[in-house]
Amino acid sequence: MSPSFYNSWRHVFKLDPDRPIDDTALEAVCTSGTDAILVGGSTGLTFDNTVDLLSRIRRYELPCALELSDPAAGVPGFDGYFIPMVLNTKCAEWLIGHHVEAIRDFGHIMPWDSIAGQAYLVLNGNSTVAQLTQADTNISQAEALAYSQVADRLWHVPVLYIEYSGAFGDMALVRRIRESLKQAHLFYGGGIDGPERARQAAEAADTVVIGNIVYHNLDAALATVRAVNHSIKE
Ligand code: 1GP
Repeated sequence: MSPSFYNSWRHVFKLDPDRPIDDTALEAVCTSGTDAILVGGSTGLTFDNTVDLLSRIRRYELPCALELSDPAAGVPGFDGYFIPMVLNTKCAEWLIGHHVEAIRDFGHIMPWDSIAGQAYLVLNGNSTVAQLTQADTNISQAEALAYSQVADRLWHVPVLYIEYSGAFGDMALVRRIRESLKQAHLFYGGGIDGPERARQAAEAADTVVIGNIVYHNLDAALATVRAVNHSIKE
């Protein structure tokens, strides 16, 4: 059985160890009623900045998981770990290459009982993650559905992450993808700038990820918690 520490999460804040957040803002985020904190970022993750952020989050009683995109930032002590792979990358290393190297070197010490594979479908071509991983974002809806089904039905990846980082996505597509899934849990992230978009995303996906707005408009970010809690998944 795959670990399912994330199954009940409807709302999460994603914090980037490479971006400063002061104690007051961190306290507001961690006591907001969100279901969990996801630690991750496309660039600049190190062991030191990750352990520093984890130790600050640990002052509060909420689950905290790490998106482990670089083994160098493999800090122990998180409640769960996601290992991302990019479905629509043009470079095999982002789909499987980095993973093979990491497991070759660290597989014997990895906490497999708390690790979940996370298949990313990256759909905003202007995002850092799309450029870093050379994601093919110029795909049709039928192809987006097909990528999702490869992850869900063929590979049985437990988490599918529709990633529009920096832009608000097509919620009709997100909803269609969720309806097509047989077993995967669906994360949505990208461009949620306040309660209205948070509600729309929560109606379409299982878990809604709030990132950037935490650093630009904390009040708007905090207001997304209530919006998601009051939404009904369609
Ligand atoms: C980024 O999906 C998350 O990985 C959240 O996106 O920063 O646009 O909220 P935003």
